[in-house]
Amino acid sequence: MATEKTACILCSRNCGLTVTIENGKFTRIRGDDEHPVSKGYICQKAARLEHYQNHADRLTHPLKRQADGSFMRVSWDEALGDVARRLIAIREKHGGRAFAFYGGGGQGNHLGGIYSQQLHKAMRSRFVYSSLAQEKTGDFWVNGRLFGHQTCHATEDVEHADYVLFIGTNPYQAHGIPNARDTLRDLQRDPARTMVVVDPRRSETARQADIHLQIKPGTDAFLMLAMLSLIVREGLHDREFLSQHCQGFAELEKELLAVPIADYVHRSELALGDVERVARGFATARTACVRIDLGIQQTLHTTLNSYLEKLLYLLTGNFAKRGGNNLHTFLLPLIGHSDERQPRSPRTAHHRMFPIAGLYPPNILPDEITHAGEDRIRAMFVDSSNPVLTAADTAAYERSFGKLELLVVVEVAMTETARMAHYVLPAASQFEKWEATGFNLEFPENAFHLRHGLFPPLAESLPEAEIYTRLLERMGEIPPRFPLLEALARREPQITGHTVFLATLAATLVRQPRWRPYAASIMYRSLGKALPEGAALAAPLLGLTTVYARRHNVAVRRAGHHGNRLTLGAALFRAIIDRRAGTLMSIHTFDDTWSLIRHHDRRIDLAIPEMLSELRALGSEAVPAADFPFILMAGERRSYNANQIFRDPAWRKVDRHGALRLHSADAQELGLSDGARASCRSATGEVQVVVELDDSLRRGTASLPHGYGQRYRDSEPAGPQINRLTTAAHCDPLTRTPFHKYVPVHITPIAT
Ligand SMILES: Nc1nc2c(c(=O)[nH]1)N[C@H]1C(S)=C(S)[C@@H](COP(=O)(O)OP(=O)(O)OC[C@H]3O[C@@H](n4cnc5c(=O)[nH]c(N)nc54)[C@H](O)[C@@H]3O)O[C@H]1N2
Ligand SMILES: Nc1nc2c(c(=O)[nH]1)N[C@H]1C(S)=C(S)[C@@H](COP(=O)(O)OP(=O)(O)OC[C@H]3O[C@@H](n4cnc5c(=O)[nH]c(N)nc54)[C@H](O)[C@@H]3O)O[C@H]1N2
Ligand code: SF4
Ligand SMILES: [Mo]
Repeated sequence: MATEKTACILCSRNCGLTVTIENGKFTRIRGDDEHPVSKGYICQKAARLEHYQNHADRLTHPLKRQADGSFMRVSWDEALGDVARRLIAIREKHGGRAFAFYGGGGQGNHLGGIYSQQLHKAMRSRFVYSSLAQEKTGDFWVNGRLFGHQTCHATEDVEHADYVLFIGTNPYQAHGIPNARDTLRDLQRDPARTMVVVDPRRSETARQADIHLQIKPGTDAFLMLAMLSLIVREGLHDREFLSQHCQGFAELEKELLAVPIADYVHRSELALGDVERVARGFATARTACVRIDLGIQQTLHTTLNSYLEKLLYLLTGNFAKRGGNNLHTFLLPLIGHSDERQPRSPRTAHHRMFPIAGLYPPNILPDEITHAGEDRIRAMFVDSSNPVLTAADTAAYERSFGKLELLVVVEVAMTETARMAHYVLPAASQFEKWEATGFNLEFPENAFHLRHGLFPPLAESLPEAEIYTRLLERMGEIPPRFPLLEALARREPQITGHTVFLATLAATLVRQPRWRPYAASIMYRSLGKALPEGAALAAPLLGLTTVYARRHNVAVRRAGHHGNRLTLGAALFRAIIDRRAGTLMSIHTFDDTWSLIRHHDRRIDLAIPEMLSELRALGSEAVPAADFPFILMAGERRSYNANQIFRDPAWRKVDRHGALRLHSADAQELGLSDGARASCRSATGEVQVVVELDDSLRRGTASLPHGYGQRYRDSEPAGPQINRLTTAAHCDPLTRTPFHKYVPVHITPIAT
């Protein structure tokens, strides 16, 4: 029996855990009081992690698909040798345009992404598709314009705000804010603080709120515009903040003053008095912040919603202060920056789509494989994602993936996507290797948690670091050994902070420019050998901590790390390697926020022309046609769903069917009772569901959960495959993120 420290991998909070392990199994899972952020907090899902670690769909050996569709076990050498040959042949014949990568990390595993991104470079491809680009790219795009860089990402200080506006998010179930249920309880209990929830459903969070605005789905842009207009008309905006830190307000103000408030509130089917109360309360609170998520990011006006949500805290000066919204730092960068206005912005062949934050939207991928002629995507890697079930239009994904000349899936489990692959490469699980995430989104205190491997890799599975490094070696991109760097890494005393190693590495990359994209694998193969057992794959973090400590020197010192200009990064690196419960990496001041803005003048640019014209067009927008009687919110977060991380349905304690929730009055009109079977049909497809009566829904809406539909051990799908109902074309015109929360459907009883 052993007690170890790790973290939960089921959502972006990555709560610290103390686990008991007996005979290769988790026998007890508790919150870790020593974790610098979660401080002992967990939710009910973490206790079920054994169902991720051990189950019948785990992959044990590399597999090659045969002509009859079955899989044959092959050796790593054979698999990687053949994949390398086929990749090189495709690159030589068709160039980088023919290759795309999908994924790069889920809710708990982003270190692997440092290695997989080297493959895009080896393939000379820029096409990285990601789940993030079906939810957050509207947000990133707006950040790029407001703050000067798409990596400027705002967080919200819910714990210290007097007034909190939750729009389109249900943190009680989905978390996303620190220690969500405790934080919500504190908010609710304090009579001096106010909590407002905007949601068409009386969600678990809405039930705890002081005010619930039960909005008509897809109309948040109207509501937020009405609020902003009220604030400006009543002079409740923060003039001093705006003149000191922002530009473009005059232009924006003109648009806001023209908003027909009563009409817009009417469109969102809310009471004017309630909206006035919230707008005034929010604008006059001592501190206020806004927390949003998929409810406005996966519905009509996605990008505009992201803009308006940010204007709420910016116009009221609730930025760069305690209890407001703030920018934060990243150690492990989750995203990049791409500016579509640059003439060299790499566009896709069919949709001419540009990247946002370095990512392309899953919505266009089937067309880029099927309809792009000679410039089509022919080969793909999918890693840490199950797009056949999670991207819009499952049938389109099945058809297009079936046309690829080479599909390689790097996975821990036999997923619906893996079943379509030519090669399936087994990864060690997130508890069988050292891992970490880039979900370090806190401010002013930010932390990083490098988890240590707890079990040996299952059978022949390997960490991604090893898989991609071997592949690059097989492709002839890098040699297998770097003797000089290796010797230096072993010899250099820690006290010098790896400075000689880093300087020699830099000199090597200057001499050998073709190795430059592969610094991660080079560090893994050299410095890695001098690190504690299992930690080799964390070697590239030294590069990241060095850059981070240089940029945020004072903040890193404030967090208790010591060293001079050259050695502070290495000290942070050592602390990250050594501290099993996670490490505080920086303590900033709220004023530092201004240095995180990337416009040269450190001012926020409020007037975004594309958004102002969309805002103007809103007034003449027709109310969407009602060919289908219900709006389905496809993808609710509930107590027993967790993206695609679990496959064995036995992990669920309740809601085995992943029921379709429906207001009882609607159900009655349809002749449906609780537990009845029904067909849910959209313009794209149909799924059969079990109905659950639930008066928390607005009339005319229905809800299905995210994260179901896996075919565990080749069985029938467990619960609805909701993306059989969604379609790629129903999306935000700018970012192409899908309207998963706004799917028009028919619901009809199934005779039994
Ligand atoms: N239990 C659990 N937690 C999770 C996950 C999980 O699978 N399971 N997944 C994680 C991931 S990847 C993410 S991105 C987050 C997502 O976290 P959230 O976005 O908070 O969760 P959702 O349930 O998808 O949607 C939030 C709310 O949006 C509401 N909504 C729907 N349409 C509208 C609308 O038009 N306007 C407004 N204002 N609200 C609307 C829904 O009723 C719902 O209550 O959750 C994370 N946490
Ligand atoms: N209709 C609808 N569709 C949605 C949503 C919705 O609300 N409605 N939500 C969207 C959102 S917000 C998201 S984030 C996506 C999520 O969709 P995905 O990105 O497809 O889901 P994940 O759970 O992140 O996928 C993780 C995969 O990684 C595998 N895995 C786990 N550990 C490891 C590891 O260590 N190494 C490797 N290589 N693989 C590993 C798991 O087996 C799993 O298959 O779904 C999106 N799709
Ligand atoms: S699911 Fe999220 S909130 Fe729950 S324990 Fe895991 S990381 Fe924490
Ligand atoms: Mo997500």
